[in-house]
Amino acid sequence: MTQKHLQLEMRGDVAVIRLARPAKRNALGDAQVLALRDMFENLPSGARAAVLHGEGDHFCAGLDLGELQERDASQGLHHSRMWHAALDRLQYGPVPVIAALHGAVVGGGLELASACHIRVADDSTFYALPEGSRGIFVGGGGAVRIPRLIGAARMTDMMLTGRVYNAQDGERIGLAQYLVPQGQAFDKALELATRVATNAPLTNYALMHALPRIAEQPADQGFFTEALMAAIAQSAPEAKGRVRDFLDGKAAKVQKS
Ligand code: 1HE
Repeated sequence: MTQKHLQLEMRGDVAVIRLARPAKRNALGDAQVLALRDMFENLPSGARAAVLHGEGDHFCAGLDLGELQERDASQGLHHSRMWHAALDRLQYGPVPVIAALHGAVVGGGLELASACHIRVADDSTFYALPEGSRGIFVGGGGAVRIPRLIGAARMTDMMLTGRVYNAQDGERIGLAQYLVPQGQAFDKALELATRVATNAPLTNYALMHALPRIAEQPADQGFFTEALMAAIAQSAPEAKGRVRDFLDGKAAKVQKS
């Protein structure tokens, strides 16, 4: 499945999705946002994990500002809801998505990265929310997802002052979970995705669909939901087989890192 500015290829059981509009720094117009939505709705059935990365020197320059000029308030509302629908398909889709970040991860590009389950950044990465200085607001779910990564205070600062975080500071404050040398983000993301793809599908499902909801619930409800999810996961034949393998000495031990 391939759209002009969005490409998909399978590497074993990992779906590799590439933002492929380098001349415009992978800025996302409506067509690309809708294509992302469709792609995550229709991933090949063999996919067990995905990597999202960008072609050229930057991951993503955010919203295609060229398309912004034309919209009135009502169209702006629907446009934002379209982004929500697309990134919702990614976050609550069939497989975990690992973002490989480099260069600009700005505006809607940061909103897109925030919807992914793991972010791997290389040393060239920088993060910003230039919406503040463009006289607009985030609209791709950033107001919900970014404070959950770095806190509302840091996001407020980024938008009020135009603060740009470099790769090291981005990892320190929680924008990325991994930091690697320049040029190595894709390989690291693929390595992680290949590892993630070997998990029991129900475990991955629980982490994508149950954990974020449990984390938002009051503790009492969260404990109960956790117990339900735990019961379902451990009753799956695959879980029983994996535990049996460990007890029989056939599964890998946890190794000190
Ligand atoms: C674009 C876009 C774009 C580049 N929409 N065309 N995002 C921003 O405010 C970020 C705007 N972009 C930049 O700050 C810079 O382009 C970068 C730091 C990302 C890259 O700089 P550089 O020097 O590598 O590239 P460039 O020369 O600035 O841009 C190359 C071309 O890409 C140029 O077009 P050209 O026809 O003159 O070659 C740029 O106009 C074009 N380009 N970024 C359209 N974003 C759901 S709501 C989300 C709200 C937002 O995301 S707002 C934040 C938007």
